Amino acid sequence: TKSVLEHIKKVSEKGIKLLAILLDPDKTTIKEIPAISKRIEKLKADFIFVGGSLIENGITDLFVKSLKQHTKIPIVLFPGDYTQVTNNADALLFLSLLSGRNPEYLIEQQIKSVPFLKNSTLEIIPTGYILIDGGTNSSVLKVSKTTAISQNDIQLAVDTAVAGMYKGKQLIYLEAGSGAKTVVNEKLISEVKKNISIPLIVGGGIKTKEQLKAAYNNGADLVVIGTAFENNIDL
Ligand code: 1GP
Repeated sequence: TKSVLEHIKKVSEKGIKLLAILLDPDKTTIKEIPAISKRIEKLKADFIFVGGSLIENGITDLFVKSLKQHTKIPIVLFPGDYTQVTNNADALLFLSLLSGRNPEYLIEQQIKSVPFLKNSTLEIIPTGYILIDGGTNSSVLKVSKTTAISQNDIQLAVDTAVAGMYKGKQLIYLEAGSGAKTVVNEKLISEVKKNISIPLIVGGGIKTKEQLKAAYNNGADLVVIGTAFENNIDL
């Protein structure tokens, strides 16, 4: 299998934009997977992200196994905690919640995941995860007990992303939170993009074609859509 990170890097260097559909095993049942896989294939999504903040232990593994039977689109884990790591996916976003100051999500969870990763064939992708205020108390804020960076604090968002890059992250993910009222603003996306030389992921609350285009035009290499897909909104 080809490397997910290499693919993102190569494609983004050419200015080609990527799409990931986010499935949360807490919100989607295994029964729905055949139909959902068809919808994702139709959209020609580049990746399926699987993860969430509140998934019961063991569910992700079954969920990914079933997805694998229905689609060849690479599956990338986007875990809310270490229990969501399963060897059946293709890659893992090894997240550090850089906008937060909770050691649990900066290093503890990462340490706890090591026994699961030792013999795994998952491609591990160091990812700087940065929460931007999306106007809702999103589950990721609640679970991580952290605060998001204000949409107006562009300098802090930029410096956080650049620090992440210097720390060796291979991707930066700007997150407004699932179901966000306010998407990450254009200026913030473009300033972050201007200051990093690694690919940029943007997600949270995107539900119109305009928002999707704005994210891409301002520098997102990969956009993640979860809620709008769940709600069958045609982008
Ligand atoms: C959440 O960025 C993703 O982690 C996607 O958010 O569910 O609002 O599309 P939505």
